[in-house]
Amino acid sequence: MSTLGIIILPDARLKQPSEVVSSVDGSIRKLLDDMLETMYAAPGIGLAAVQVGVMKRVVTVDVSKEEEKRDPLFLVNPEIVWSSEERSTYEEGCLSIPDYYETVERPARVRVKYLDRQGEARELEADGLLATCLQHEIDHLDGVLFIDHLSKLKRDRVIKKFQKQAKMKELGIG
Ligand code: GNR
Ligand code: NI
Repeated sequence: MSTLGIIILPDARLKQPSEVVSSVDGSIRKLLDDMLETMYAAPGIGLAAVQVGVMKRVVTVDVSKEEEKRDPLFLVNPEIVWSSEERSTYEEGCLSIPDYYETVERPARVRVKYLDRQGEARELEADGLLATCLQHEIDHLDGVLFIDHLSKLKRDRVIKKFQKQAKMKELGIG
C-alpha cells in the first residue's frame, strides 16, 4: 500500500464529476487500499478518489472512534436511493479545504446503494456521522464541496483565501 497526495482548493478537478466504474478489478482494489491508507494517515473519516486526483466514483469511509477498532467501508459507484425528511447538522471539514470547519445541514438518514470491494451490489442505511460523511463523499463524486452548501458570502471568502494561498505558493512566498 502507498499513501497518495491530496489535492486542495482551488484545484479545478474538485469541481468536476467523476466517472462511473465499469468493473471492480485489481486496479480499483489497489486504489481503494491506497485511499484507505491515505485517509488514515491524513487523518480523515472519508475520502473520495477525486481528492487523490483520480476521477472515478470510488470512496473510502471509516467513522469508528478508536484506532484499534477500525471499521473501513469501501464504496464503488455509491448512490443515495433514499434520504429522510428529517435534517441534522454537523460541523464539517474537508481534507481538500484544510483547517476550515463550518456547520452544514443535510438529511439525517440516507440509504445508499453501492458496489463493495468484491464488486457485489449492496445497500446500507446510515444515520449520524456516517450519514453525513457518505453524503459529503458522494457530493465529491459530483464535483460538489461542503462549502457549496454554505452562503455565497462564506463560500466566496474561503475560495478567495485558498486562491491567495495558491498564488503565494506559486511565487515561492510562505
Ligand atoms: O475527515 C473528514 N471529516 C469530516 C467531518 C464532518 C463531515 C465530513 C467529513 S469528511 C472529511 C474528510 C474528507 O474531506 N472527505 O471528503
Ligand atoms: Ni471532503
